[in-house]
Amino acid sequence: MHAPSMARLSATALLASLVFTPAFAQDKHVTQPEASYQAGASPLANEPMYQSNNPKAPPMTQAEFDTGRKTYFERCAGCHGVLRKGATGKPLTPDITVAKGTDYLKVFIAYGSPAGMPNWQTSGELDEKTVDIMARYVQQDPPVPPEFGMGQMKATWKVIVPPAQRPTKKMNSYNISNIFSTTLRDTGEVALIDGDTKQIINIVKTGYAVHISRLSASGRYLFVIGRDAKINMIDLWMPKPDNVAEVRIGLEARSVETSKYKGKEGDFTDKLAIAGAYWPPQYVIMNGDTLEPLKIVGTRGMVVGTQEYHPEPRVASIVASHFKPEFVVNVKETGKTLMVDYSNIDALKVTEIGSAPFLHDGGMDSTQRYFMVAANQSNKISVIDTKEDKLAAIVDVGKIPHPGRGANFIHPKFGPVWATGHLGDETISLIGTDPVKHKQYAFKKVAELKGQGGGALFIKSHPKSPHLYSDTPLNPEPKISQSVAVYDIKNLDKGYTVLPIAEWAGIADDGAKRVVQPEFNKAGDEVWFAVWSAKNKQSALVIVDDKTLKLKAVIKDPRLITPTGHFNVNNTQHDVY
Ligand code: DHE
Repeated sequence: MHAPSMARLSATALLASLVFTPAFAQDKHVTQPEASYQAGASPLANEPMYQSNNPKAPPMTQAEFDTGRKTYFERCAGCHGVLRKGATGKPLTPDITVAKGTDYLKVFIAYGSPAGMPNWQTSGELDEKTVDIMARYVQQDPPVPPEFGMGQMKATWKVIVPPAQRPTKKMNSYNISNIFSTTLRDTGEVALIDGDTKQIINIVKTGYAVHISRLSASGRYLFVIGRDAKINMIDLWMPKPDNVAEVRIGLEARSVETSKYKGKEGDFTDKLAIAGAYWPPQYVIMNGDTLEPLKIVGTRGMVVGTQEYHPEPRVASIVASHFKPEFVVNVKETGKTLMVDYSNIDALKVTEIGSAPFLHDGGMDSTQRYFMVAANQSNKISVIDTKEDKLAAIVDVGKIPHPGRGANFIHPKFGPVWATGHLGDETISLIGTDPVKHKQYAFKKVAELKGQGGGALFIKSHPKSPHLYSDTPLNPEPKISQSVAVYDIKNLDKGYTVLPIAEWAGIADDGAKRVVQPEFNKAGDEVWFAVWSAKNKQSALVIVDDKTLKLKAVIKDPRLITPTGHFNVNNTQHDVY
């Protein structure tokens, strides 16, 4: 039989069998939005790794192994994990894959699965030869990327402008607290935009596939982290704000934060920074002035509940406590929130709070006491009390919660609530956050709103706004991914109004134009959105008047390539959302 037709014939049978095959068919179904969200390229693709000889695995040449490794880290590691132990996707360790055999795996990779595995060959993303290489590659022992310790960090550390040579006062006329730092994802840059005039102040070079920006406690320094774990520190007091220091804290990372505590245990304003790595699994505390790495702490350990060892628990969101000199470090796969006391890093005290696996993103409630963090694959929100250092509650929500930092507002009936949207369904869950005056609703899911559809990533409000905004950039339906839903907080039962943000951008070409991340200005009367298209297509920022819900401004500039997240200085500095 001709090989491709044999593959096609067996595909139906094999795909059907997958549903009943425990090794691959885990309990969870990965939705299309989630699969595309997780499937980003890992910077580990370019790291050299050792090829072991597993006698049971099919042979591979060194060149084939290198192609397999590169492809794996570009396409597969986000879901299946660096060590192939499984994360959103299923485990692909040799004890499972060798038993399946090359033919089976080829079909699986080529045609995908109903549980969410993309159809790599039939979609045209991988050719037949690469699929064959991948089927053999996943039967080899997973190569382990290198560690990244103090020596490597110090080798990457640069103080571009030493503290003594920096301005002693603000040297520009910008209203710094209303500057926006916009991620330019695929160029490895951020655009600093004047929120008052809507002019680009500077485009600053940062790490690869830059991810988030955070502010120092004083609001002077902006910290940006790339997926390659490179942190850039930008001084907003300079005549033209720019990089003053940089360092790499690992090989792959997503989160950065700064010390914010000022009280009886000391004033830690602008004193320390912290960043969390996906690989190696570790967090690093740095000097807040220079980014000098001071302390590295590994996160490998036991998963909450099962108490089984996990070799690569990634560090997800990190926030700074306002109540204690502590960082709140969320470790994804083990489901642990670490309260890292930074008052004496030579005798580090860490309080470990277990909740549920797959901790990802989250934000503070309006009092800034409770950190609400999504355990995304567990469909839960864990509530961490940062004053008492304990778990306040675990709340069941919709499918794959994804709040960004979430949204706080006063519900007419339930009082203060915090909201999250979901990647896996169209609901928005509201959780009561006031255990004093609205005790009966505190840390319970009190209401569920219906949104435009699944694929929601970010939700936002502002203490001065009567509105709640929810995006849906990963919804497969362009009409939904290119618009946002807005709710009137006082009339939530009335449903939502749809704002056609991408259409308002007036972009002529056929880019994806996904509308992503509502972010308020400092005054809370404007909302900014990115209209995110591919690198070779036009993108834009669209600004909406929050009172009238009408278009206020569009920022288009050839330098605004792949804008995604944006961070208003004041709102990020003070956790206003
Ligand atoms: Fe993010 C926050 C991880 C894909 C835009 N993202 C976060 C945080 C984590 C994370 C751990 C919380 C950081 C914190 O608060 O300290 N993101 C990941 C991934 O692992 C994932 C799924 C896959 C990947 O390959 O990176 C991923 N993220 C994306 C995107 O594709 C997005 C939409 C576009 C982009 O720029 O890459 C994206 N992530 C964001 C944004 C935030 C974020 C804008 C900050 C939200 C906020 O309001 O604080």
